[in-house]
Amino acid sequence: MRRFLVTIFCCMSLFACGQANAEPVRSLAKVTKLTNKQIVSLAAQGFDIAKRGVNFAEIVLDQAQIKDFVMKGHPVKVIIEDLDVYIKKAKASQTKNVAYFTYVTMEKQFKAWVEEYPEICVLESIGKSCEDRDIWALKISDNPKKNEPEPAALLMGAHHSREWPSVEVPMATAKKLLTEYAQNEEVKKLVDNREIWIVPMVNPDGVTYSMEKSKYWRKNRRNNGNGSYGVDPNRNYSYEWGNVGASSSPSSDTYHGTGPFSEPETLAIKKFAEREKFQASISFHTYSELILYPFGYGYNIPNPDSKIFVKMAGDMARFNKYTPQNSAELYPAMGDCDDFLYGDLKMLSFTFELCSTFIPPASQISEFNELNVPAALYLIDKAGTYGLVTPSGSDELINSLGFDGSIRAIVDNVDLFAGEGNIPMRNEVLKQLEKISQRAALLVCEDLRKGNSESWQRIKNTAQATLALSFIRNRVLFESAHEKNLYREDLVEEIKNS
Ligand code: 0X9
Ligand code: CA
Ligand code: ZN
Repeated sequence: MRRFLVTIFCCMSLFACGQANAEPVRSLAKVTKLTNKQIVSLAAQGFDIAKRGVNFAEIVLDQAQIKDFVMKGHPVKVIIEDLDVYIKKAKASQTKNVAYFTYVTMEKQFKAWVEEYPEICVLESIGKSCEDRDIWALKISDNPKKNEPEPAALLMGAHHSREWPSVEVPMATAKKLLTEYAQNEEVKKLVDNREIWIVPMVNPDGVTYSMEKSKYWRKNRRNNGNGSYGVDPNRNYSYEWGNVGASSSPSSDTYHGTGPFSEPETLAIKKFAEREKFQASISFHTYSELILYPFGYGYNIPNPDSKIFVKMAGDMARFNKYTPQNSAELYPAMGDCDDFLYGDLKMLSFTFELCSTFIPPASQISEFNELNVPAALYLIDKAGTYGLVTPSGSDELINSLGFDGSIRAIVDNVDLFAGEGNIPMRNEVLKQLEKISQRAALLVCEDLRKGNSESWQRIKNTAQATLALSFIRNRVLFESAHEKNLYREDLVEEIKNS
């Protein structure tokens, strides 16, 4: 009976738009009087849920599905009548000078940047999409052609085709770093001391399809056969890949693919992330004004770095006024990008759900960029402080720290973990903090031997650096006892009494 009704309804909407072969019109609708259990079950059934609250969800639905909800007693308010028309309007909102990046204009911009700033950026294709487009990655760093032992951060956009703002924020961050390097002290510090990688279009085929064909589209453009297209890239990663909040039906919007990394786009990100060993990342999406952190594949999955995730998400939320929360609280979904990057590669991986609609008018691009670029800069910075006390903080990175970098890592982590009652967690962090403090001590002693006491003065006045201080004291006393004139006597005296 239900199938019969659905069939009739589909035929009606087919007549309504007067097109042969038309796909059912899809709307964005707010469905209310839902329990959390029902919302989670909808996600599990493969519905594309754009936003949720305690008892409602904004869902992509065709007319038959809307009717179905109404019949079951759930009030439905249509927010966007026809999502294809919505995409057309978003396109029409653009002017020559104020427009969303397309694959082509993004490529052009990259090539212009590489031309203009060859000293601080390089462009690399990290793989090809289903339709053979390059997946572009821009690296921003000093000595960009060299792989240097500097903390690394990754910004990604457009796992999902229809989420055009997610391309803009990584591009705007790149623009700020490149164009302000010469005059902005803070920007220069980030570029010189980090390896920053920008991949604004993980799914270039999908973005291009949605833009050129004015199609509401979420997935990539994999031909699944039988007339069905697309795998959801954000359900195709390997960590706990499966069918909670993901669908095994190829026509579903949250189709997880035939297996983990069945898609060239996600496989490219995997290989790239394994190679670069990032400390932190943001994957941008729209919409809901959220900052999400792992794990997302199920409820209450223990996360050994939750303290850092909560701190960073909270700090970033101060810039954009978004809501920080655990991913699964939105809805559990298996195979997303962050669970893989954190679960397998131990990166501090975040998802931003930008804006309050999929594609705001182009006139709002600068507004959401201004809100979110500072958060992205924060992440890039903290990749080198919080990132170093997680398992992704290698000895090589720590032993390459400069004095300033080591002090900042010490201060941030001592501030966060002082008074931590969880002993295993505390020990884990302490182990890394000890190495960082050894590094700081080594650098101070090097300076002291040259008669330069600036770094000593600074570390002496840093309340969080007591561990490093004791390392310095031990080293100076030991070394000066064995070899005279290695250190200035007055400094040895001062250190003795400190
Ligand atoms: O469902 C997604 O892939 C993301 N939302 S979107 O509306 N842009 O599609 C959120 C993913 C968050 N991760 C989990 N809940 N596991
Ligand atoms: Ca560098
Ligand atoms: Zn998305």
